[in-house]
Amino acid sequence: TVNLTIDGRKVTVPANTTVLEAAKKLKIKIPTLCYVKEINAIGACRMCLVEVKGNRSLQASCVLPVTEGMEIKTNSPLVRTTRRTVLELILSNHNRECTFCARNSKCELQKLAMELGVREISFPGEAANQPIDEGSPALHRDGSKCILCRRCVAVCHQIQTVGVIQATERGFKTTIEPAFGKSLDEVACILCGQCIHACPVAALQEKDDREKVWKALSDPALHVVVQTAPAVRIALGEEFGLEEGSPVTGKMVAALRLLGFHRVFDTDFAADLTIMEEGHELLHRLQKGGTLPMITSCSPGWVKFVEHHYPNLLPHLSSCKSPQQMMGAIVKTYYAQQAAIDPGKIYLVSIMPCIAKKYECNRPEMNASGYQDVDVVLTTRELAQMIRQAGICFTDLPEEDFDSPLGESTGAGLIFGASGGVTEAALRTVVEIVTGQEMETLDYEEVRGLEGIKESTVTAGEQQLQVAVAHGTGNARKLLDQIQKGEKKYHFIEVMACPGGCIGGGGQPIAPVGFNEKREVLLKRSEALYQDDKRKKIRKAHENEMIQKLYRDFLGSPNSKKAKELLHTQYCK
Ligand code: HC0
Ligand code: SF4
Repeated sequence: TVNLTIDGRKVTVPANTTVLEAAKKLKIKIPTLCYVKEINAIGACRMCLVEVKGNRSLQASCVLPVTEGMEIKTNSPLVRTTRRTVLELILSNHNRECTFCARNSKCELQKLAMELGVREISFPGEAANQPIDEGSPALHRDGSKCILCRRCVAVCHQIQTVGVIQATERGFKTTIEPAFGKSLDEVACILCGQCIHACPVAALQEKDDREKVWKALSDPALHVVVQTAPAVRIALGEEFGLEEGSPVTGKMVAALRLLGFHRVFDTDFAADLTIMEEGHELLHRLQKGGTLPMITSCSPGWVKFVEHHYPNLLPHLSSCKSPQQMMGAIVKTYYAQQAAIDPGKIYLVSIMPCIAKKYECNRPEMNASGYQDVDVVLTTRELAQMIRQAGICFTDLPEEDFDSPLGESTGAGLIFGASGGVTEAALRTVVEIVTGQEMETLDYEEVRGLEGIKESTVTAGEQQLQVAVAHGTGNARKLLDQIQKGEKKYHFIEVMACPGGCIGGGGQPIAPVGFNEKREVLLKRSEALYQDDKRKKIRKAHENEMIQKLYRDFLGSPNSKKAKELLHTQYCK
């Protein structure tokens, strides 16, 4: 260990700790912008400068290792003026349209300017006139707001191992963008949106689709239906000041009714349906010698990752569409029939924690109903914005229930929102089908939690099922490489493109505690899902009575001809 003094207080920390981390231990907050623990300690932004006794120049504390007897000042007059000058320089080059910026009040730069008491900017700055990239189907990239912190680059390269954005040029000309000045839709971006969470400002955002939905809601000719993904209900409250992991399902439904949606359906229902289809697909592959391992395909960023980076593994993907798309196909066929509504007049909106879903609903194969199955996707953040815009006092709302029949769901569908949830939900059904017996426990703890790759062996009758779960495409890449080298054998693999699964999706609320504490937020959100699952009366997809009725009245059996037409697809290069 190493002993040092920070602002006159003694602290002992392990060797190799940085001064920044040592200060944190004393609850001394040193401001940072570019710093991301473990993946982006580069000392680039100079916000974290501190004075070191015996050293003439100030040092960046995020890259400064502690040494024995070191004496640090984090709040001297020199540190204060220098930091403020650094911040003013960054601000002078930033497009400061705070009043109409998507990150207004959720911006780390704005917050720092407030905390450091900046009242004027003494530098003219190089005009920030970098272009806006609107080519991507789901991302909006505004170079005029970029502060060159490179956090997005670190996440895209190191966490997701996609690596499509980087610093180009040098000095004043530096920009963060795809190679050769290309647009994001011309490179292999998988639209996970993790760069949005990494961005301290609004240089990266989702495509704003709110106007399309307002327009549909005020069109008297349309029957406007909405579905909400599992992970939205445990995160939406954060946008209204509630603690992370506060479930707000009932209030969310009430808010959607107030916004004017005619029917509020639950993607959890479609997740139960996915389990029926995917579970039977797995059993079929096991019995008939189909391609194994079977890999989940419900995360569109993940599907795009496989299409770009592992096209030879495409036959491993389940042919099931994602729950969002299954819901689309069912709403515009079965529900339209039941409610005697012309499917051409149904407008289906999805509320998703995901930005890749904006792209998924526009894929050409997603029109099994004869119409575009899902018309538009809003993120959790966009929904919150619409609720604020409508003047709805969210936290005061009563709790309301989803509409029938596509609002009935089980705990199985619900836990899809957390990494490991699809696997757990599938096992609850598959093991029962194979053994014909009720299971002792429904909780598969081994596939829960934030470990990058989780593995388990599950006994299903005669069969030992090897399952694996990965979240974040960097972890998935490790798993795929092991499989390709023949080092690992599995029957079933779940992958979600985003770290944590959908609870950490690119469209979720920006964590107010900052990007470095995101892990804590993810844990609270997943805990909320599992608690809700425990409270559910029915926790297995095949026991959902409305799913049973859907098969009786409309689809026949799982993987029937009709089910295949509506609910399955093929992914290709
Ligand atoms: Fe997910 Fe889904 S679990 S991908 O994260 O499978 O987005 O929440 O809606 O479709 O259900 C997202 C979340 C979904 C889908 C479901 C799956
Ligand atoms: Fe990289 Fe994902 Fe951002 Fe695309 S959306 S640039 S893949 S982090």
